Amino acid sequence: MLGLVIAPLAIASLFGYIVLKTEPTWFKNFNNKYRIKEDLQLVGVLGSFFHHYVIQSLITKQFSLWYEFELNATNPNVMNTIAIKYPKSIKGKNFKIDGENSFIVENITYKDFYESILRMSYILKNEFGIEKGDVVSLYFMNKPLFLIIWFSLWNLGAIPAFLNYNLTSNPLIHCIKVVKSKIVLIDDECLNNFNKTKQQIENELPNVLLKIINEENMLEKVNNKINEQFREINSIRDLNVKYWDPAVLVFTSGTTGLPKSAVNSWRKIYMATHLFPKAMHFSSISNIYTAMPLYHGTASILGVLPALIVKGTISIGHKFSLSSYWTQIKICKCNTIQYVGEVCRYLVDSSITLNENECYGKIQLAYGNGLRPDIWMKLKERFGIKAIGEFYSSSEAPFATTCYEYNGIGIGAIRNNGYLADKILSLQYKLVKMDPNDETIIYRNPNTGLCEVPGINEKGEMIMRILNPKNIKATFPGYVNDDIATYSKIIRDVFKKGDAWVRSDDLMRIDELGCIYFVDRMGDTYRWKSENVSTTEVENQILEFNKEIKNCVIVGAKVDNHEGRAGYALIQTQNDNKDIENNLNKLNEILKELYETSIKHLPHFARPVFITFQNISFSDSHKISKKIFRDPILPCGKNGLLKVYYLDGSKKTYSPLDDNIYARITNGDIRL
Ligand SMILES: *[C@@H]1O[C@H](CO)[C@@H](O)[C@H](O)[C@H]1NC(C)=O
Ligand SMILES: *[C@@H]1O[C@H](CO)[C@@H](O)[C@H](O)[C@H]1NC(C)=O
Ligand SMILES: *[C@@H]1O[C@H](CO)[C@@H](O)[C@H](O)[C@H]1NC(C)=O
Ligand SMILES: *[C@@H]1O[C@H](CO)[C@@H](O)[C@H](O)[C@H]1NC(C)=O
Ligand SMILES: *[C@@H]1O[C@H](CO)[C@@H](O)[C@H](O)[C@H]1NC(C)=O
Ligand SMILES: CC(=O)N[C@H]1CO[C@H](CO)[C@@H](O)[C@@H]1O
Repeated sequence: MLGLVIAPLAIASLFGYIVLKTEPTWFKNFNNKYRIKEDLQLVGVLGSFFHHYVIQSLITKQFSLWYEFELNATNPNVMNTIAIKYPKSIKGKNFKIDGENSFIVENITYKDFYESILRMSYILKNEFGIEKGDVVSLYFMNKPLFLIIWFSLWNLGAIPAFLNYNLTSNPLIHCIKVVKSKIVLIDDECLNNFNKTKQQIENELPNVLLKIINEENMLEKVNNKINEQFREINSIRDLNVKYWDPAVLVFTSGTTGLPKSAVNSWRKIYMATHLFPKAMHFSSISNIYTAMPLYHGTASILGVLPALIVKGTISIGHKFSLSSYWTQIKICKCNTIQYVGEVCRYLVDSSITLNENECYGKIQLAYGNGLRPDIWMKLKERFGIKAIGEFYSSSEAPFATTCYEYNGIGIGAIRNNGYLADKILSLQYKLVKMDPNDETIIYRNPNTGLCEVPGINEKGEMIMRILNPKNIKATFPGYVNDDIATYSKIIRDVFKKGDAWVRSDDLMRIDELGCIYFVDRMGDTYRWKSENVSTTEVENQILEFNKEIKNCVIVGAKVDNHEGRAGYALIQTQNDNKDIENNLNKLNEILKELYETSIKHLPHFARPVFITFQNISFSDSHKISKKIFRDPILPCGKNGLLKVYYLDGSKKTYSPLDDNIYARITNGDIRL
């Protein structure tokens, strides 16, 4: 019976694929007339796109996810299901002493969630003056109120922008400014951080409204059934909305300078809530635990939204805690967990924690981004996890790749689709060969001027096709108010004249089975503690606050047993390091100063962990050529004689690094 359905579909897909690949003349003519090719490419695989492209795009013009959410939340079969669970620490109790009794689980049904949203909407509209089209920034920790406000903004047709609550000073101001935020809603639990920059915001952005929100007071209002509700009129919400318009703005630390705001268009949200849950086998019994910060797309767009759209449950950890991780999962009865690679390593490396054994075998799926091959099976085996769902996506990429591994095929991969899906999906993304002399540059064949596909298991950059090169923003909305950054990610004339692709800055390899593996991040950013670190940004801060320093280059250093790369600073003083060579006092003074800068002016993940002194040479174009500094060798360079210093929290300075200390760092004795 199933075969009767699948066989014609498969033949149709194959036929479609051949037509698209060979482009016979009749098809070209047809396509020139109707320009349906970009959509057709997807229809073969993605039947559900019919709804999106035809019904939504042409008939209802309702791109907002609000409608689907509302339909489910008000459906009698769904509304009494738990939408959100929140393990909350009870004031005055201590996890070390009280264990799971230090938490209370808040359960919020779809109905209650929906009604709270309507009451929140009333407040946002009438007290805060928020209207359709306004950009509203949230400076919030993980809690249900975050979601209530987010969906209220969607109800009003406003655009939420999620700020990293650990940002302060210039980067924070930049974020608020670049998205043209009208108002910033601040969780009063984040005031510690926010207060540091409040004055500066008021001076530099006098028109931005700052509203501090006390969770308890606000929840009392929005949960109180006697308070007024507000639902925006559909025609106002939908006014002028296109499917490539932003649904949510999240920030990513790009390759140069300050954070960039990536547009998550309604189209991308659609993919995240319709394609992604299928690839990850979510269903209405899924109860997903995430302790990733909600201001990242991973937790919000690939955690909260898919869970709610499949009518499952999202369980939100306030923030990641290794000791209470399994306890929170147990008391929320979760069957799915969301990770980033670093978290998996903490979990696998840790000694046994409370309730770990109680959770053994209960997790059907762990999914996320950045799980390394060396701990993939360890994670599954230690916690009895049935399947791993690894995905690859970037905040700004047009879509994601997925690898659902339950039977050993695709361990360590970011994609392991079957042959047919593979052929169709690979129209969307490809690897390109890199210049053998500089792996940040894409190789072009000198004869044809075109790029090439790398060989099996050869490194190449992942690039993603822009379906319609004439309307780049339809597939790749890029960054908010930053066309230079947006278009600098595009390359043209790649495999044939006139095509256009988006660069990912990530190096991958593809094996003989067609599985794709992540190899490394390229160029001027590296990842550390799940965050992108922009080397330029760190360099700028160091140079700004240390007048004795002439030049500084930051690179990422691989540290054994750690995910990502640790910041490694090469420093050149005003008189070319001569002053510190024979003067210990001077050296200590400079190290101390650098330490202060790191702590005061850089977020924890961006602090250089290692420092060495080096004369920095410039290339012909007066740019520092970073290439020669990449991949520094720890602890003491190639010859083992280099003097290297490490960020020493206990002494509050950078202290000399030696083999012994390095060994303690790699075995986890000293936490970086
Ligand atoms: C939430 O639901 C769980 C059962 O899933 C229950 O143990 C817990 O007591 C509930 N929390 C509250 C506050 O009612
Ligand atoms: C980030 O901000 C939160 C809330 O203020 C605070 O609890 C946390 O310690 C901060 N994290 C870092 C790494 O600074
Ligand atoms: C932040 O500043 C406000 C006044 O501007 C003050 O009431 C509050 O206590 C401060 N909070 C923290 C955590 O520093
Ligand atoms: C890191 O950079 C990638 C690629 O630019 C981006 O997709 C991702 O969202 C960034 N992550 C964070 C935490 O900003
Ligand atoms: C840097 O160059 C100066 C001479 O210009 C030299 O005296 C010094 O030893 C060099 N320092 C290092 C760390 O290479
Ligand atoms: C009962 C109900 O309203 N279900 C809808 C919930 O959302 C899904 C996914 O968008 C729809 O397909 C259902 O019709």
